[in-house]
Amino acid sequence: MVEKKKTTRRSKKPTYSKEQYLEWYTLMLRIRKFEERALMAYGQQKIRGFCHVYIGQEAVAAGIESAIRKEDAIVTAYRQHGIALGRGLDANSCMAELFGKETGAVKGKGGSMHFFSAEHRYFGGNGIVGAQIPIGTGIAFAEKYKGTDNLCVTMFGDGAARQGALYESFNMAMTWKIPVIYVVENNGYAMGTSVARTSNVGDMWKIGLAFDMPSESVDGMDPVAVHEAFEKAAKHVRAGNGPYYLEVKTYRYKGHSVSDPAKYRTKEEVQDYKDRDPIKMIEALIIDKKLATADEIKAIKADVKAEIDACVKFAEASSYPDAEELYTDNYVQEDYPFLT
Ligand SMILES: Cc1ncc(C[n+]2csc(CCOP(=O)(O)OP(=O)(O)O)c2C)c(N)n1
Ligand SMILES: [Mg+2]
Repeated sequence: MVEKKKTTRRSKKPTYSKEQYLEWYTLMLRIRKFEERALMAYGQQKIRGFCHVYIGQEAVAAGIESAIRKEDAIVTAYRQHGIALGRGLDANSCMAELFGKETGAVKGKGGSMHFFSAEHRYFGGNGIVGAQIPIGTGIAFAEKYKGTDNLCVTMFGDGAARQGALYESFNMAMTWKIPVIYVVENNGYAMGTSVARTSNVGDMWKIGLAFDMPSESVDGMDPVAVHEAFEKAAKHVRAGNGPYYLEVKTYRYKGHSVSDPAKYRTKEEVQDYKDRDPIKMIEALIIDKKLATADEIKAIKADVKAEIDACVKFAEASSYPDAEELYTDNYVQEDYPFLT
């Protein structure tokens, strides 16, 4: 079924409001600046352990958030700071979590890979490659079971897409018509391994076809294209038709993690993507279509800078958790809110 979309979706002419373009622009800028400051703090040894940044992939988070509802759930992998910011977790709690402080999103006990906020319907952050695919399927199943029309956006990387758990999840989700949007963020690499080296089939959207799952490819460097694809997918899923699968073609400008010099790709390849940078593209569109003045853009940049400066100060000023905290929150408490 649905072999129709063979080419990558691209956005059409600007048909959205000024507010919508500014919302995409601001969120992408907040993510970019947050990540740049996280890298700087890592270099200063204020952040320890693993740290995978989302620089280059911001359009994915922005396009998804504008297309779904706050009541919908999202679960993703460890490259997740940007997704959490998009969900509405505040920059203070995210930066403090990176610093391992008690004011962090999960009290400094999760770190870079494990933000979580049930209140924001954000179910993490998962360090086990592909483990969130069945988790997201289960979250979506719970929504169907409870009779809501909420869905779960279940995100994973191109490397994770090769895990067996994906195939079991896709099969179950199609069989039971579970309200889930599966998203492979195809950024070309799983650590240093290119997509071409992990399968005979490079078009990752085609994985869904084996399950008769509606499947498409979308330009992940364009928040408008991502938004449109997710709006369509959400409509399909909310109507009770079961899952939808989107391959979002994106790129990470930095290495896999802070310790990866990314020597497995050429400078030209990275530059090709930077030339299509989603933040620059939307900024140019906003100016070109006279949706905002250069001064308004300047003010947004200043606000974002102030927010990110403040979150670093907040994280630095916060305390580390008490040692007793090692023994709390390991298991869910019966009276834990937001779970019913
Ligand atoms: C089950 C499991 N196997 C291996 C790893 C080591 N590992 C961490 S990230 C990664 C690559 C995953 O790449 P991808 O899914 O494309 O996500 P990206 O980093 O590109 O966002 C691997 C193999 C792991 N964390 N978990
Ligand atoms: Mg990848």
